[in-house]
Amino acid sequence: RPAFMMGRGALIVFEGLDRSGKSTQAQLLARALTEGGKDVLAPSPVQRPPSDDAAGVEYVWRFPDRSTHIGQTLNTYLSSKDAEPLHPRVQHLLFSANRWERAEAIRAALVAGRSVILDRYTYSGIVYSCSLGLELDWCMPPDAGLPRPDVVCFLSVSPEVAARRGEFGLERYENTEMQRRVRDNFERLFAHTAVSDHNIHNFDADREMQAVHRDIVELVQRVIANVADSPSTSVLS
Ligand code: NYM
Ligand code: MG
Repeated sequence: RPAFMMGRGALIVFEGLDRSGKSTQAQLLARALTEGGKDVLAPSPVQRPPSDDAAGVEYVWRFPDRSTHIGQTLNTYLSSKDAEPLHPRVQHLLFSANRWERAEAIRAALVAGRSVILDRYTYSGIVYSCSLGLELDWCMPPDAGLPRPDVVCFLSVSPEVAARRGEFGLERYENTEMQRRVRDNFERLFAHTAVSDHNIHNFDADREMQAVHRDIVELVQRVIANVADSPSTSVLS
């Protein structure tokens, strides 16, 4: 159909613990969706701002987006244990602000008929902050108004399999104790009424990556077909 009649794109979010395979699955999905007609593929999980080229292109963006001004502050904080500590509430607002830095670009891409794949989003934002001791109800409001996902793919990995996938990284929060709290808080968040209608799907990510990928593609293709005719993007509330 002509460009002016084109349906919007879908907002597809990957969530999960560190080493659950989010970045790998986001890339595999981008590749699968851009095959056969769609002309561009994001070559890496690094964000590529939507440009004005052909519609229908899928992009993989990652949060935190470390390339922005606030993203650089977060990067320094995450990657250096010597960095000046940030108060958990300050941290939370910075991570949220980092999503707001990209909100308009995401919305514009969706409206232009492009699907956007996100590697972490508001769910990680809420859950990591809760794991630092902040209250769930305090953590949600700063993200209200952000583009709302059409589907959330939660990659569920067992601690044993995650451990086998490699050593913990050197960044802040990459330790067993924190990961356990994050896991519990994802469960708590997904059971909360505020997100219970967010089309959240669990995938057993202990399996080999192609098996997980096949299930994700099947689901996402249905989601994309369904959103194409729905009028506009909504927001998180
Ligand atoms: N993280 C990520 C947060 O604490 N809050 C957020 O809002 C987001 C998006 O940043 N350990 C944490 C989770 C990760 C860390 O993410 C860096 P990644 O995906 O490892 O680059
Ligand atoms: Mg990490």
